[in-house]
Amino acid sequence: MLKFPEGFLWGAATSAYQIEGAWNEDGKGPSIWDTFAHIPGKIRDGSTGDVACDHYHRWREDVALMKELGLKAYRFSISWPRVIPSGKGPLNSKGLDFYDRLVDALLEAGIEPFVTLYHWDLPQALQDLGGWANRDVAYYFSDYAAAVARRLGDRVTYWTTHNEPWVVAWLGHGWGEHAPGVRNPKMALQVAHHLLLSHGLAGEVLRDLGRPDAQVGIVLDLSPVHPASENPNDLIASQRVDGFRNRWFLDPLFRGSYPADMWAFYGNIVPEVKPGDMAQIARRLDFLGVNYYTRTVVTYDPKEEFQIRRVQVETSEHTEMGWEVYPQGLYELLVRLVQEYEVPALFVTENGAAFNDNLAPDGRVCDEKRIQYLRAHIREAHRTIQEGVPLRGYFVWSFLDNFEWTHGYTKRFGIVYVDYKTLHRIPKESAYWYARVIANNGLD
Ligand code: IFM
Repeated sequence: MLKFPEGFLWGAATSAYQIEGAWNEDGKGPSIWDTFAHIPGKIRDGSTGDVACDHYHRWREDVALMKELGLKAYRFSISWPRVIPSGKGPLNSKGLDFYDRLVDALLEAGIEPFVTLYHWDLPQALQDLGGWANRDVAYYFSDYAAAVARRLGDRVTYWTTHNEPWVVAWLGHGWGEHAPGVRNPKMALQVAHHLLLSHGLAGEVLRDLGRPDAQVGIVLDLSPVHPASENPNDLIASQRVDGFRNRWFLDPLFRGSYPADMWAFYGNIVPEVKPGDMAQIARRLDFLGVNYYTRTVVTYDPKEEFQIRRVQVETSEHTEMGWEVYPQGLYELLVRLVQEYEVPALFVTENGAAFNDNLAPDGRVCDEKRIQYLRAHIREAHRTIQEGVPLRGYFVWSFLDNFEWTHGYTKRFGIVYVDYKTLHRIPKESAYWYARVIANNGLD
């Protein structure tokens, strides 16, 4: 039996746009994802998050199921346009009421709420003002953080400001694959800077307005980067991708500066940084949330953007997303974060896999591959703790099957199956397996 430390926070995660639905109910304003998903051709199956898992109406049932499975924590995000429909200005009390009730219900069920303020659904009204490329939005974000903290701060201990700023910057503004669909690398870097700045500003607000024991962090999607060969060009390529994916965010947060090699490499597309910004970004963090799915293997290729190409390791197993199953990458990553950045505490805030799940005639969903994936990663997480890594919790992505962004509903990540016709929830075998892990506080 691999036992975890007492009090280890076992949880599952979701995000607002991916599960809530009710996109235009009770005074909610539109977000950039509402706009984007409604543009024909943007989402592979032509779907939207209009209804999603209908969690906005079914949250009681969902919390009851979390309790049944024994979850110790639930990571969810708050929809900014549900709380402040225009992004700034008047609050929507019905929106705040929704999260208020959810937090109460979780606490009553003995489940720790783990709140993310931004999981990609910027109010459209702020996009109309330039979105994250506009520095003012960082300040509107901290006003939004204050509004949420005033309402929930007496009961919520764990806060994260942003989820995966790299995705917001690059998929949203560099390559145009995500909302708001902009293709402009210079803007992507400016957006990344404003996201980091807004994190620093909001973090301060959460500390001022939250409980004295509030724990404030940010969630990064990190990936160990490996060269495809020993060739020196591949080594340079892997350092560059590490700078692009990992260090561009870690260095400002933990060292107060952008990595010098990447700053030089980006040349005239570097962001505008005002005096005081870096100190604001590098203010104290209580923990770092890490979303880990796979490693990144790269090779030098002069024909590609930044002279880099991603390589598929054909001999490995891959998930439905085409991502290599590489559990030891989690170990490598967490150990590095402590050694190189002296991260004070860590949570795995997302880890999981999409597989082709089927609801069998007997009503069961036998997702053995997901169980194997989770087991292997949890084992690596345990190994890091043995070596002194301050890992405090682990969240499966995801609690429910949900709207997987540009893939629509075609990729199922949940430990709970959602029948999108009836919206019935059916725990998969992985959910029952995970419930046993939680009950035993460890792996058999
Ligand atoms: O579904 C996403 C989530 O919103 C952010 N992290 C990765 C998940 C799987 O792609």
